Amino acid sequence: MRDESNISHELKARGKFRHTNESPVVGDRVIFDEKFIQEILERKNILNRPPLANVDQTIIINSCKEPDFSFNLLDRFLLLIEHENITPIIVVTKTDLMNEEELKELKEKMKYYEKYYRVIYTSTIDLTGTEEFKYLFKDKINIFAGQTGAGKSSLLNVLDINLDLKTDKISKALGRGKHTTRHSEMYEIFGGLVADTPGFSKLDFFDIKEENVPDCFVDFFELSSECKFRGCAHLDEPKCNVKKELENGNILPSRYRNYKLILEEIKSQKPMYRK
Ligand SMILES: Nc1nc2c(ncn2[C@@H]2O[C@H](COP(=O)(O)OP(=O)(O)OP(=O)(O)O)[C@@H](O)[C@H]2O)c(=O)[nH]1
Ligand SMILES: [Mg+2]
Ligand SMILES: [Zn+2]
Repeated sequence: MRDESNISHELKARGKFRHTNESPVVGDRVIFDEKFIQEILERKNILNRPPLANVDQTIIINSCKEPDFSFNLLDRFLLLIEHENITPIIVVTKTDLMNEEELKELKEKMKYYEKYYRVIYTSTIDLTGTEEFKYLFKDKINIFAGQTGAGKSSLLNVLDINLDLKTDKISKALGRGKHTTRHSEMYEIFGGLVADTPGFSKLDFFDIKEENVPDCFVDFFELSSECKFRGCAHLDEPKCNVKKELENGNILPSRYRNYKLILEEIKSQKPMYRK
């Protein structure tokens, strides 16, 4: 059955999916009849934790405070998303919780990311930046990712008042060690589909090979054509253009530090977990 209308159908997955490693996930395109999902069409990409398929764009939600802004977390999200060839959009939420000085300092650092990515500043309290989302989702499958309590569901509620998603005070959420949003679900907003997610609780890199990391740091990738060695990891290699630009002050120091930390982490992962 082909149905591109907005009618929803409640379907069961065919029993055969139990015996294959495949099961339908949010974002899948499927062939179905009156009762069953018969077939899952080829996926453009698949994220595992949480399971989502065919994602075009990931909106990374980072709060200014509560929880505190973390460049480490941002770089980790960017790696995971770049690795799946998904376009990242960086959103900085809760700008109302920073004073002018703090926000100015953060924006100064974020200018580095603006060379490569779209960066949007928002607040659900004073509605800063919410206009910028009007044309962002159109004809795309988008997902909201980010730490628990960063304000993903709150922002979606402001963008579409009909959603009425559950949100909760961060202290409570973190105290329980649980996410307020428990599952991923897609909503139609501004002509596109958007999935609210329970963040990515385990931001691990078991699916990423060490040698693929340098190219997923787009800023380093751009500079790497002038590194002496092809496949330069920008660590101790001689005549490395990334190290040179870092010394020249053209790379955000935290960005390079996080890159090294992530590489170390991937190296120390047990091979049995590696793909
Ligand atoms: N001051 C301020 N608080 C906000 C803003 N956005 C969200 N909050 C608050 O932050 C808390 C957490 O927001 P949620 O929207 O539930 O966070 P979430 O990212 O969906 O969290 P999970 O579902 O657990 O992943 C709530 O108490 C919100 O009211 C904002 O722009 N400013
Ligand atoms: Mg939520
Ligand atoms: Zn290099």
